[in-house]
Amino acid sequence: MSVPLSISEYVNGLREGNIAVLSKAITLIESKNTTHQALAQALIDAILPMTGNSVRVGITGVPGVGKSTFIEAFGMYLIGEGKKIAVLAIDPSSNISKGSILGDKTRMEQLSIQKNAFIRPSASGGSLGGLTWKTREATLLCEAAGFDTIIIETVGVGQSETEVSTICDFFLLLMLAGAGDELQGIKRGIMEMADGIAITKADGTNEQKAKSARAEYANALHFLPPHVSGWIPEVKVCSSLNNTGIPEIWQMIEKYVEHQQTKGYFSEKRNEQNNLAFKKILNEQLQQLLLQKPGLTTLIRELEEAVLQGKLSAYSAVKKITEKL
Ligand SMILES: Nc1nc2c(ncn2[C@@H]2O[C@H](COP(=O)(O)OP(=O)(O)OP(=O)(O)O)[C@@H](O)[C@H]2O)c(=O)[nH]1
Ligand SMILES: [Mg+2]
Repeated sequence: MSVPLSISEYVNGLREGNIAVLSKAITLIESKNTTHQALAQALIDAILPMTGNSVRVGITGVPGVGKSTFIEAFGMYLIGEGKKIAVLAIDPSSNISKGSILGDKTRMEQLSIQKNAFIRPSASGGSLGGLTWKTREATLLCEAAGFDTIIIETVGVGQSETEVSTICDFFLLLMLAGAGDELQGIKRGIMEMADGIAITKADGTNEQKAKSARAEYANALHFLPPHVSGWIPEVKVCSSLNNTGIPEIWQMIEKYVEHQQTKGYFSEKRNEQNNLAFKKILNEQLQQLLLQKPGLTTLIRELEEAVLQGKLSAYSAVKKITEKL
């Protein structure tokens, strides 16, 4: 990356809602250079008082379900409502494919040219806290820059779709009608995490199928454990192509936010997420520190082999390691 700005240049730029500065700040937090990382953490600390004033919506669904097209339609609707939208993505495959959301920017044709919209391709992972946590910091930067609705898109691959629920307020699951859960690769766990489901492509000959699917999913949700806050996830149908059902999805999210806020769960969930981030980063850093101890990596490899060959129990092997510390 080019030479970083100073902390006050970042902070002032963000406060003014300067998009170029926001982009640079996100590049800074993604940098693997240790000097940049230190600066990035100082920046995050500095902007913390400017963050938190947004609704963070996580969106997931299998490839082809219509995430990008939905975000285009949904984003345009929200902009019409006077909102400022930031679209971020968690895409573990983007290291290989060079970021599908880059292609997405062309699919989000209208949204990407709006002055009140900011679309950012996926971060490259590997550094502190991994992809999800980089996205979490990017969310904070967008909030500091005045974006009030943050959409975090995740591809239905690996763990990204469950992890996004640890950084968003509302977790929206997009589903296709008539594809069958098996086909959609939807794990039961994801349904349990969803705060709402939207059945996409409810248009043409698909409209009736989508409506029947809504009833089925609404019914299925009744058999899942209830959310701690007492929120009951809703199922909606929409067509991003025809722009139908889109306002209803936003209304569901607003209803959710109000529900959570009156019950005190809105901030509680964010506090828990903060706590989780703290623990996750702490564990990761402790592990890194420990592995710097001379000879430890070799010892671990040897003991792992011994366990594999049945020469040592897992417990005694670990004991031999902890004795060294
Ligand atoms: N009929 C209809 N087709 C749609 C609708 N939304 C999306 N599609 C089509 O479905 C296909 C996939 O849409 P995308 O928005 O690219 O889906 P995605 O979930 O972002 O896909 P990946 O990025 O590959 O994970 C495209 O050909 C879209 O034109 C809709 O509301 N109605
Ligand atoms: Mg897409």
